[in-house]
Amino acid sequence: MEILILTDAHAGQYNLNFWDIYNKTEENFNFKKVITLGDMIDLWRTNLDDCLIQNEDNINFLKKKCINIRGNHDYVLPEITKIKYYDEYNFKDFWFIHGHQIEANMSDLPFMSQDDYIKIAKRMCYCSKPIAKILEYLYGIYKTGSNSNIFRIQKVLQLAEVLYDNVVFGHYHKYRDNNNIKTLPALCDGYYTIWNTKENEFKIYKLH
Ligand SMILES: [Mn+2]
Repeated sequence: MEILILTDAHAGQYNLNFWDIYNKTEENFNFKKVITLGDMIDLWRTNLDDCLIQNEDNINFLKKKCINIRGNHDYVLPEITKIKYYDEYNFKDFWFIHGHQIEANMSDLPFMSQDDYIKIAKRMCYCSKPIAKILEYLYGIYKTGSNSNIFRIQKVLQLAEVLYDNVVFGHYHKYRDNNNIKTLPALCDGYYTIWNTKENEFKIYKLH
């Protein structure tokens, strides 16, 4: 069985049509399922109402075609749309999460709990674009601390290995595959993933 996995489209920030992308990718595969790993809609960098109107089609796609996991940038979508969202989803020995959960476990954020992280994520979704921009800037400084981004991502991946077995996540827009942990590249960078469940193989493709 082949499953299409999409993550981090950040629609709203970027102009993407999920139906077009789906139709393009479907030419080569016969999917039984589509799983999305969060941040498919970006409510942090857009005004909420405008974003919902602009992405009506995309939201419809998520509703009709996908098993959805929510990310930090679309955290409040289950509250404001009729889409069913999971925080984590288990299928055939793999756990699917968005990935922001790992950030909240980083040891360099001793003063930020999972609950605090979620509060920030929610507020960023609801506040207007200029305010969210300022908050995101401050959050970026706070998150990065003294670590460079590359060092930080390495640390996140190490922590993911300690915390999880057989986990697949997006959030970092990076591809890495070492058997029990897989991080997938972002749809907004033009990548999608096909999971062949029989061979247990995750293959990355570039949209063209
Ligand atoms: Mn994210």
